[in-house]
Amino acid sequence: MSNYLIVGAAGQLGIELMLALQKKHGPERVVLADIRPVDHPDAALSTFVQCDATDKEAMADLVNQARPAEMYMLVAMLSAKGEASHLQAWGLNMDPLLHSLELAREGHVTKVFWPSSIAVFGPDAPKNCTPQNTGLHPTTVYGVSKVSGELWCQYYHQKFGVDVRSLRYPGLIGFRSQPGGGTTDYAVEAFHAALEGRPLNCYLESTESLPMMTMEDAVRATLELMEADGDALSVRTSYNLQGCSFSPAELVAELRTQGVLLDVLYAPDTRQDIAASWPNSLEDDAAHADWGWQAAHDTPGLVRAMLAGLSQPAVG
Ligand code: AKB
Repeated sequence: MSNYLIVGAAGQLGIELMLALQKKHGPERVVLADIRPVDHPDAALSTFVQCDATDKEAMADLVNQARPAEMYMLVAMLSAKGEASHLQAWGLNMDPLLHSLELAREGHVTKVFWPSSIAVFGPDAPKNCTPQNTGLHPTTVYGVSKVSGELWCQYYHQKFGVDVRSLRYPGLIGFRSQPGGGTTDYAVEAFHAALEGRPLNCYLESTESLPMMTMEDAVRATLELMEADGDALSVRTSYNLQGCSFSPAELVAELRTQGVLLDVLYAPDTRQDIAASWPNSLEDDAAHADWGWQAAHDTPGLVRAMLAGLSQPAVG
């Protein structure tokens, strides 16, 4: 059991974690699994297993084959898409997690990572510097599944000693692939629109501020949490994580400061209601205290990193 298994490897975060784990441990120790192929040339350096993570038998076979020390269970349907098919979202967001926790309980995996989200919070949570511990009353099925998943993680840890670790990711901003089905996706699309010289159709109000983070910071946070001494971890639901926060109007202004013009056509839809129910920023003191978390990118840094990433050749 010395491999690193990424389930949901074809997604936005999966590809980034693949590159980071390949670099750190060698591609031969990374196993990729997804229902669809991983669209990146470096995926060919690691073993790929096609797997439906909602199928318990398929997951057991996968773990038998991959022999993972660490499993990154990333399969999810994000907030906006989840509202269009709530029961499917519930199944996809819960079943693979429960299969992973059971496999870890049975001793087939040493450590599990599972992503939670700012979507665990609802309209009654404090908007600014939202604390680690506050009421969790989300209004989306995605948020409901993340709150439930966090509690399952804590339950398996407390009751069975399963070493499962989790982060409440903000909107993740990366240049290697497009997100899909999220409420924060507009921010990635804004960079593509700006560099292609077309207007952005924005479904949020211009002033709707949300927590965001570069992929680089998110991947580093994930690896730092997974390497941290387990005894130092006081949070076994999921850690708050703050990178930076901006609204569409603030993103446009920062792009302009860095010499890139973007026109925006605002037409708020139901995703605005989701965004309005989420925090503007998070207090992440527990992550600082327990495993030394420190974000590297503020909003200007995020914009610089995205513009630099998107001006590179398509693959890398
Ligand atoms: C979404 O917008 O649904 C995700 C998230 C914040 O978890 N990016």
